[in-house]
Amino acid sequence: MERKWWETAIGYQIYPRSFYDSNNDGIGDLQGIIAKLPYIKDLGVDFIWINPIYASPNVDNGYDISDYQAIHPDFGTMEDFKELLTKAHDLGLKIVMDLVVNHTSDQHPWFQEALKGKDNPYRDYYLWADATPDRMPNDWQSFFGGSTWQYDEKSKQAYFHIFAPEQPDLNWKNPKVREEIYQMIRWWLDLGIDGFRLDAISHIQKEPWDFKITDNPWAPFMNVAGIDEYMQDLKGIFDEYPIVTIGEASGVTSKKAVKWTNREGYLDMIFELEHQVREGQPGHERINVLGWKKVVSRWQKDLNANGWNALYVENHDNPRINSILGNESEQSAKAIATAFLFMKGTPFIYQGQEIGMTNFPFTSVEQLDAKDSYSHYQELLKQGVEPSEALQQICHWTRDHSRTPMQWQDSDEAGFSQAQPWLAVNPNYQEINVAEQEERPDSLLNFYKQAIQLRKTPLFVDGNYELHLAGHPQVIAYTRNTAEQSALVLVNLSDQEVVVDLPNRVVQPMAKVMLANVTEPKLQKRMTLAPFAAMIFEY
Ligand code: TEU
Ligand code: CA
Repeated sequence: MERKWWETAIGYQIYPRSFYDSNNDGIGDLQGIIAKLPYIKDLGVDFIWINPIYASPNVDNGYDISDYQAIHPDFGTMEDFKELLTKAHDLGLKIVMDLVVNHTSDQHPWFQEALKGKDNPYRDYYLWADATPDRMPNDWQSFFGGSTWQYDEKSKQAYFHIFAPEQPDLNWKNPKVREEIYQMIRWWLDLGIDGFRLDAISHIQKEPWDFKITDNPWAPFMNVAGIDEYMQDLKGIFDEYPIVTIGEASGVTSKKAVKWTNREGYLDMIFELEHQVREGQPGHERINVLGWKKVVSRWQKDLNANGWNALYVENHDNPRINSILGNESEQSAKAIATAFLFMKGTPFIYQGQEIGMTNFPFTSVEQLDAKDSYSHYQELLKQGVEPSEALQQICHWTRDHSRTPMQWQDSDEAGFSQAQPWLAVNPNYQEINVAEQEERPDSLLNFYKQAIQLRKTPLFVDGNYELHLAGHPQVIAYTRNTAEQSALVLVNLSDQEVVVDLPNRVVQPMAKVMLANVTEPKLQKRMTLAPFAAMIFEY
């Protein structure tokens, strides 16, 4: 079967506010990305996914869009964007944009019109129902805390939002809304971008307002029946362009993902959100290795023949993986890289992951920016949780850990900007930064570069995935197999030495080391794995 370009590609996610600030106003920007294109190219990745850069009041850092066809002045201009696109393409790098069409900003002209009253032609662009100040149409809860409804005194109705109140959900049942969105999508694709990451796309269809929630509070807007019609429309447009589409599609199970991502599927791949299997007390949770292994292996299996996986361990919505799965050492970051990068699918690396950036030591709620963290903090206080405990709980898992500025150098503000950045730089920038790791042959950055090259070989693109030692709570072991070649990926994801007995069929005496973070490992039946040891054998 002919390979699509994105099946052999590796993505790099840029959170533009925090990547590189070219004009020293404390905010990363498009010229900053342009300046760093050689760095991205040198890393060896093939495409860049950029978080939203559209006009936005920034209640949710760009995920609240007030004009889909304008660049936020913080990031630059449309000319800057076109320059980025051209310069990236010149280097052989593709550009994927974020597409946020579940909701707009409340400052979007459509919503401003809708607010004018029930007769306004834009009223039905959003979802409204009769309400009183103390009686909402139903008791559904939003992802960011509190009711999904916001009361409008003027019309004695409430509008629906699954994220912040400033992010009203669009009414996809309205054909005019769909037409506007489809036109906007074509406009971007005609500009020459290489694809979309579709934000919160599994939420665009909602259950009837009298739907009763039983166990899952998000059930009324997670992959609800009827969504297929809209996805089919979107697919029709996407199919006209040689692009990649990646859906953020929580609630689409690994079984259902086959239909979403096979060759006839709506999208090329989806980000699953199930693998964040956490353990421990609130405020101290970590990733549970066994749980993570089970989820990702199930996705590998269910999409093996039909469908395609998007592989990731970090993004802008989660803490740094080396803090919640590793022990913040380079060794553990190399182990995590080895564990996830060689599975079947298209891997994504989040900015800073390649140098092992860690969580930020937050000590007060004022240091946080993320909207959801703040509202969850208020909610915990309301429930009677002590302020210090509430702080610990939200700081532990806040999305802001991954949003601190990229650490380029050991100079002030980590070389991100000469001004005070919009979010504080992690105080460990003098130890963890790009410049230092570029110079040092055994650095994590150089390990990533080596791993990325290896990842592009046919074995890791095409090979079947098979999990071994399935029940082991600390070690992940899997093989990738084609008719010609096999590789065993073996990683200790704990800070303890572990001894494992491998199944006989993977113990090949002629095996060669392809990649390792320990010196000269040898493949044998009984393996003693040092803390966070990682190795790949080929045979
Ligand atoms: O996140 C959305 C998101 O995580 C939910 O859709 C998810 O399905 C839910 O939490 C279930 O666990 C995206 C962006 O990544 C995020 O940064 C935005 O804040 C959000 O959408 C709103 O646009
Ligand atoms: Ca700037």
